[in-house]
Amino acid sequence: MHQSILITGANGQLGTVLTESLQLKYGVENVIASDLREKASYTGIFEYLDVTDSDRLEEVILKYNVKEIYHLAAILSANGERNPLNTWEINMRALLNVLEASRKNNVEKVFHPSSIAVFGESAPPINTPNNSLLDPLTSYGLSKAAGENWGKYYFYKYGLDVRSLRYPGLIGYQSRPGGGTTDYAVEIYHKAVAGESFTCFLDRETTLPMMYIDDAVRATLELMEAPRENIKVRTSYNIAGISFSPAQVAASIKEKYPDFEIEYAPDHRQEIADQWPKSIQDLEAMRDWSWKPQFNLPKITEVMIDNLEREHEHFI
Ligand code: NAD
Ligand code: AKB
Repeated sequence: MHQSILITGANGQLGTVLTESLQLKYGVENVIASDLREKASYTGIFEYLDVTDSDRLEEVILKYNVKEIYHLAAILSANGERNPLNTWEINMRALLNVLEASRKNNVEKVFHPSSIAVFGESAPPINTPNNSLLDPLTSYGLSKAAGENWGKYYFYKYGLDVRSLRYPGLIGYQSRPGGGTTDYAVEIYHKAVAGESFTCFLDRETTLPMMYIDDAVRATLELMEAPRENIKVRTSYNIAGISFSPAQVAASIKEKYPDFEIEYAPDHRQEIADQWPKSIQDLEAMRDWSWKPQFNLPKITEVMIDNLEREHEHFI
């Protein structure tokens, strides 16, 4: 029988880009995008699916004979702090539903992202190692840290091939971010291209790990293609791209738009950013499946501005 790949949370910042990459790689007819929001820009098969509804999840898995799941649906860090218990409830319920439905219905492989948000004050903030102690202080970070261990549990207890990456803040022109602490690094480019100034919700020197979204998608596909025996980390792999502060990204934008102006008005998200690493060490990902990022800050700025300018011209 025909086999499929299911993506949950496919209409978010990452999902819209990952869905198209999976369609390109495996064929549009083999990829089932799902979300509880309306269908995004991609074409192909779409199912309305709230992943906290386990019956509906199983219905979709059986309908399409799903053998691989990319479980992206989640509430992110900044939005998550508005209602911490609800964030925990949704993120954990959704993940446990995916793991349990996969086990029961012979799904072979599950990908679920973790985040740099799993780290807290005990982790070394520079070049944070993969096996650092996880003591996050956001509900989002707590749900990701617990989720990593649940993934490992399903691998060792049931043999379900669960794989995970700790993404840094993702930057892309293709989609807008959905309520995280790193969102400023996308919004700043939109403002610059629109000829507007930008008020940053993080302070000028707040350095965070970041990654261009194409690198993140490639990492995901490479991790999922790696032979099962190569995957030695069954919690989640650190992956590093670049690290920069708002002042550095603004300086990079000013090379193209000398009149671009930024001001700083740190809000509640500053406290979250201050708990996270400034840079990430990713030796295990390099060792196990040859991870290597391709985009540095000048390259990201060039791609972001070129593509957003094209979109901007199209709309005016
Ligand atoms: P996003 O907020 O842009 O998208 C999440 C999507 O999930 C949304 O379309 C939303 O409608 C959907 N969703 C929420 N609850 C749902 C539910 N109960 N059932 C079905 N769909 C639901 O997030 P994103 O940036 O695309 O992130 C995708 C994944 O990657 C998340 O797990 C996130 O934690 C992880 N991640 C993202 C980043 C980043 O910088 N974007 C960094 C680290 C980790
Ligand atoms: C967020 O800021 O919440 C996300 C993340 C790094 O997990 N972008």
